[in-house]
Amino acid sequence: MQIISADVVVTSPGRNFVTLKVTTDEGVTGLGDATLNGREQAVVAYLRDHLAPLLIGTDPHRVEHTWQSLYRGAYWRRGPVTMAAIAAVDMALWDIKAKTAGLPLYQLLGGASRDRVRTYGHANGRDIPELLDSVRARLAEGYPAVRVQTGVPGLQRVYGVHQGTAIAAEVDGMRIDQLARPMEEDWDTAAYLRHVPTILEAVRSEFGAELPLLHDAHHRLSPQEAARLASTVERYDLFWLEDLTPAENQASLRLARQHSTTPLAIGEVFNTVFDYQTLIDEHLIDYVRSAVTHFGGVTPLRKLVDYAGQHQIRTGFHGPEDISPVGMAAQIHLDLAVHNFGIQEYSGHTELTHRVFRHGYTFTDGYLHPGDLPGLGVELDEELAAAHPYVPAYLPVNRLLDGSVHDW
Ligand code: KDG
Ligand code: MG
Repeated sequence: MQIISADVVVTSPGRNFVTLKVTTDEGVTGLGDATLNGREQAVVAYLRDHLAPLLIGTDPHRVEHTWQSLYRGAYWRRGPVTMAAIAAVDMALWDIKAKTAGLPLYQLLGGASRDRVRTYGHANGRDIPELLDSVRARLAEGYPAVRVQTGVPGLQRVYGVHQGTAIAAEVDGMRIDQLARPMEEDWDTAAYLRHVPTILEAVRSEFGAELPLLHDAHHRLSPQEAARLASTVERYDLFWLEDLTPAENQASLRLARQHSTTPLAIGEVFNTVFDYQTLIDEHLIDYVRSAVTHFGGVTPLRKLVDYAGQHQIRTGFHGPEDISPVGMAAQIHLDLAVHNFGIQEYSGHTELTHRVFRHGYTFTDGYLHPGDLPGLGVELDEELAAAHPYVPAYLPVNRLLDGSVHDW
């Protein structure tokens, strides 16, 4: 079997998605997700101009070899653009291999380790009453665990929660990822640190002690602030506290670890195992958060999961809407197969997105299953995709009250 074409499709059925379609001389095709929110076109160019020509004429079954060739062969390793592009190739080749075998991908990854995949959903509110309504809505949808985020008193625009709407990622009637320039958000760490315990207190007293709760700090804290937050919220028994500090410096989680037993999760912006090395070797975290789409594909993510498992660290793969249904499918197969699964983030997609990417995975009573279609189990409706072309888009930037740029 040989690859005869590798085409990139960009579509925006509510938000932008980048998809690689690999076609073989035997007519078998494979899909891969290469969506990098706010930097989509950079990955398109990388795939179209640099990787697609290298794939033509190669054997799609050589998944490991192709991954190593694209990763090592470039000389310029790592980075989100490179690794999202390689991820798409890797997913597409696994898709082809599993379709050729007539098996769902999870069977090639060792088969099912569990019957279904537990998820968590997002609850957001400008204030606490809105947040409580949002938690109620997620529970009514069946989610067994909920991530809770609110606005902070005194701040106009906090990521995911804005004036004028309670819906995450919308502002002034437009999705933030469809604004042609980055939206400005504001931030005050002291106000945030004062506010978080009050949110958790309110949620616990409304919904009780048993509901698994998560919270995302979006890389905004210093090591000292991270340690303070992790210890202050310890009594609320979080499932995890996510992305406390900027991800570049792994050592900055040491202080939080020394001061708290609150479980810690990080990794959605990581792209290789090397970003995790200190965190895993020193057991500074409890969950690895990478998405198959941003970590170079199924091949390296599986290796990360095995390495993490040796330290009793579990998975909590990144699963917001900007992971396309192709990327979601790939990680649901992994979720079902790996032993040290923890939880899967799942925000779902718009109805139109589900039509552009028809998929075999299901979400029932808060649990996902990859389905038993051969391969990833996703088909791209190219005509519908073409009817919804790329929309220029940026993620927001985050400013302190004096106007200087802050992490997020
Ligand atoms: O593109 C950015 C989003 O993927 C990110 O903000 C979502 O932090 C996020 C999460 O935990 O889902
Ligand atoms: Mg996050």
